[in-house]
Amino acid sequence: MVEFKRSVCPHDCPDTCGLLVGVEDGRVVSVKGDPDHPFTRGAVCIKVSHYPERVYSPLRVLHPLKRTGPKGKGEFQRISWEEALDTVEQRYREITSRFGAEAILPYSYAGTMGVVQFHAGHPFFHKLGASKLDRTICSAAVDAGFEVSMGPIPTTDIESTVDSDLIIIWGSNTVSTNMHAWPFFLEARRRGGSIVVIDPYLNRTASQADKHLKLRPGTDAALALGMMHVLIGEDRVDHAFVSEKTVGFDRLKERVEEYSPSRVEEITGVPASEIRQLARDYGDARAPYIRVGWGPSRQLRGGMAVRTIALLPGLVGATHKKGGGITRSTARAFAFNKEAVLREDLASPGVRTINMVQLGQALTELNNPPVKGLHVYHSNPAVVAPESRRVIAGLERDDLFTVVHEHLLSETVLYADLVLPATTSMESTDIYISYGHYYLQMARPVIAPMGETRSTQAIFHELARRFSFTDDCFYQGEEETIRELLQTDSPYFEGITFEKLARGKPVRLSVPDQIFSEDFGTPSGKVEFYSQAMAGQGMDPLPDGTPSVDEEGQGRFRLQLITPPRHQFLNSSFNEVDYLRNQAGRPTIMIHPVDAVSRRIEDEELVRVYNDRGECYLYAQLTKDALPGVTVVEGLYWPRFMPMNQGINQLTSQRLTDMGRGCAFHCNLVEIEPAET
Ligand SMILES: Nc1nc2c(c(=O)[nH]1)N[C@H]1C(S)=C(S)[C@@H](COP(=O)(O)OP(=O)(O)OC[C@H]3O[C@@H](n4cnc5c(=O)[nH]c(N)nc54)[C@H](O)[C@@H]3O)O[C@H]1N2
Ligand SMILES: Nc1nc2c(c(=O)[nH]1)N[C@H]1C(S)=C(S)[C@@H](COP(=O)(O)OP(=O)(O)OC[C@H]3O[C@@H](n4cnc5c(=O)[nH]c(N)nc54)[C@H](O)[C@@H]3O)O[C@H]1N2
Ligand SMILES: [Mo]
Repeated sequence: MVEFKRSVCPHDCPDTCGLLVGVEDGRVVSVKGDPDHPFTRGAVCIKVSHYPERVYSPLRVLHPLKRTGPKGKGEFQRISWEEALDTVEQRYREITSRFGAEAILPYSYAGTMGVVQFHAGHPFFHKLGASKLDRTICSAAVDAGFEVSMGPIPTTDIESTVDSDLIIIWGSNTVSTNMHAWPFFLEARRRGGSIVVIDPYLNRTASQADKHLKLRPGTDAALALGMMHVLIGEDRVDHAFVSEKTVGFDRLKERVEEYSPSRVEEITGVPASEIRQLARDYGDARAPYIRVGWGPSRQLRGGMAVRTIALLPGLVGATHKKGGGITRSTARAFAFNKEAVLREDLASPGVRTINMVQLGQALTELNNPPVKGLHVYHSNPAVVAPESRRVIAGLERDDLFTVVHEHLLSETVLYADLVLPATTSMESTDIYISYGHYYLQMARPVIAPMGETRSTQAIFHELARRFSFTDDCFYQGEEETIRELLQTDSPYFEGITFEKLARGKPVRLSVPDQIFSEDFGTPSGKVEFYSQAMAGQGMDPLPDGTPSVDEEGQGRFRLQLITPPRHQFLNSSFNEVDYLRNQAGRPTIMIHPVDAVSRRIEDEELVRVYNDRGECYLYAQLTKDALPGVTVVEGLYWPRFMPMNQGINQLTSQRLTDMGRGCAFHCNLVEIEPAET
């Protein structure tokens, strides 16, 4: 008989779905949405509906393995846990005595959004004295930019947007990447509102919107300044709000003079009439709302782009209107006692920090000491990190000792010296936050661990014992860690207890209905059109509309390339599910017919896409969905599923964004030619 058990989707996605997992004879047989979850309401995405195929994938790693062939080949032999952990201990001790513990680098990201497992390596690597990792690959730039304007605060509850009469989706492919927001936006539309998408291409979301502004990548700040030019010029500004809740309006007013709609049309490619119209609609709306995605921030000037977008609500008082406002992330409300898992107190003072975006550089150039030990978990850097050629060159180094803790024989595993088998969320305990809604949920295992798999926490505890670390944190289980995390005095956690969470249902944080009712989180407590903090760092204190350009390719490669997510994958995850890979189809590059003709490229033809950083092969898809000069590649296919085994991150750069030191995944110049030449 099938029994349904509550669980939570662990993947890196704003929606953090409540799940009902069908279990029969100790096996997961189905995964459905939990209808009792107030935000995700019984729906799951196409990816997670195929979860059993991930848990029981033929590529699942079930035993510790050690490498027997050359790096990259994926030839392994089964070993015992004892041997595996003894080897890790022995190699880390050797590296530490010859090069110092800083020669060891942990590399992890959000393979699981479970707060306990996500952080389970932090105390161990701090205590060991290893290099620290700056986890910037996703939201560092978007957060930094947003926070200059509004501060590090939680933002508009998507559930409240049903009362908005104008929804602007700015650089988010919501239908694919935040799908549970979409029904709320549709409800707003049913009540008379309209949906506008600002995106370089006609993605799934734009094709279902009322209006699509198709801009050149990297020009969002100019577009937002053009809107402000019209709002201020035509006096569609909420003056009471501006004087009470913002600073620097007069300076902003001067700055926006430079951004007339016709000049902004030249920069962005969006017709001046459309810019004017959107500004008027925004100024006239009863409750205008903006959903800022990550897209605008994945540019070299991405921080400034998001900072500028985040100023628009300040001009019209949108944050204080029911149904209006702006959503960046809700994560700030999950204000746990984070020190319980971060354990910065165990770190050695002055230990170096390595930016995860620059893994390629760290593995091939860094010295004093070089990276000699790499410990990868919850991430697949051979696919997801930029400038793959450099990353792979590093992973191939014979003198690098690489440990990978994984569910699957992933691309990164191919380069591992040791592979440690990992439990999935179905097999472990954790507590899950969300960055798209305000519900906290705990999950316990629904099946026993497969094979010899172990959780991240279990492995680091074993290693801590081998190194004779005695701190309590190395000896407490998941539930004790959760109890410690809950020891917070944040008002958002009022009434939230371990016992309540332990029932397994989603629990709403105690966030106010009017999320912006308190001060903004900036130094002045107001929306900062002018930022003294930016001036203090020698940066422009005002928003600046200079577009982002891939300077490494300027003048030689003429096509812009963006690399956003694909509907059927979650970053590089779900490549292993045959059904989803078939649904995703062949890896394609969208090219405007004008650009194709001049390069003698035909529809569906295999093309070589290249720049100085690397090359990859894709099938041409001729389309007018983006402007001439702009190309689009959706999705992170594992290189083994790409023609010539080269992934899309061959073409992306390790250069850091203007704020937050993030990655400019959508800021690339490339050239394309038919593959045969
Ligand atoms: N199906 C699916 N869902 C996912 C993911 C996935 O891989 N697949 N990934 C998850 C993760 S980790 C994250 S962080 C989120 C990301 O979710 P999104 O914010 O949706 O992802 P982005 O890659 O930032 O791309 C968003 C949109 O920005 C557009 N864009 C690119 N450059 C620019 C620009 O310069 N300006 C503007 N205005 N738009 C631009 C892209 O065309 C794309 O449509 O989604 C999560 N959900
Ligand atoms: N070109 C380009 N590159 C991108 C992006 C883009 O838009 N364009 N998006 C970027 C973004 S937004 C992000 S967030 C990063 C994401 O990059 P990653 O965080 O590396 O995300 P995934 O590709 O999903 O890989 C996660 C890996 O962790 C493993 N894993 C999952 N759960 C567990 C667990 O509990 N234990 C262990 N040990 N392993 C587990 C999975 O099997 C999977 O192989 O990629 C970035 N890369
Ligand atoms: Mo992300």
